[in-house]
Amino acid sequence: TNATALDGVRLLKALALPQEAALLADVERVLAAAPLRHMVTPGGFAMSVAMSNCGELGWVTERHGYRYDGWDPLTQQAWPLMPASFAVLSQQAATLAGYPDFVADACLINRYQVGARMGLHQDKNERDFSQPIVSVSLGLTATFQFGGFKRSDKALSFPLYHGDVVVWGGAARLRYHGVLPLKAGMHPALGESRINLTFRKAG
Ligand code: MD5
Ligand code: FE
Repeated sequence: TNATALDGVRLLKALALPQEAALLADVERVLAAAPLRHMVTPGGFAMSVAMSNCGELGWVTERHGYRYDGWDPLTQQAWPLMPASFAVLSQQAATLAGYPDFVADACLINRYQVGARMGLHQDKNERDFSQPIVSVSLGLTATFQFGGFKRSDKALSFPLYHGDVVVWGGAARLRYHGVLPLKAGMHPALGESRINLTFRKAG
């Protein structure tokens, strides 16, 4: 049964909506300094999701592997500072989910255009898996896939809407997960795209 499948998942519907304008303005400021780019995986494929980062550490993938790095390989500068709107929202969400001490040192910005997807994977480049991951969905609705502890385990699918915040902790922290190809649509604030902010304590 799925009785315990969602252990560790805390969905905070529409939590980001009151701060929508500040968040979107801060996304624009970060991306002006650290542009979105299609990173290449160790397998040699460019990701369909375009990415950037802010905060002390940024997640990067290149031909030789994945890592967290304080330095943006594209601009050859430190990543932009974490905007206050991001820090406040991620801490509010973590506190509501039972992690009052969570302080993100990394925010990955994922930009999905129509057709972009993220295959099933686990997030395991972080040092401390007892720290949760906080994700903020903005723009077009995504179909999120929430799987098990093996890639082949059957995944549950559910939609994530503009403004939804999810805290992934405890038993959920190391589950396989992904995002199905983004369906065409038009969002009033973000047009034909979805932005996901993923907050981590990586270092
Ligand atoms: C996204 N991003 O919607 C997602 C949000 C990524 C990524 O997966 O790695 O950039 S984070 C979803 C997440 C994180 C950690 C655990 C689980 C889901 N989970 O247990 O399902 O762009
Ligand atoms: Fe992930």
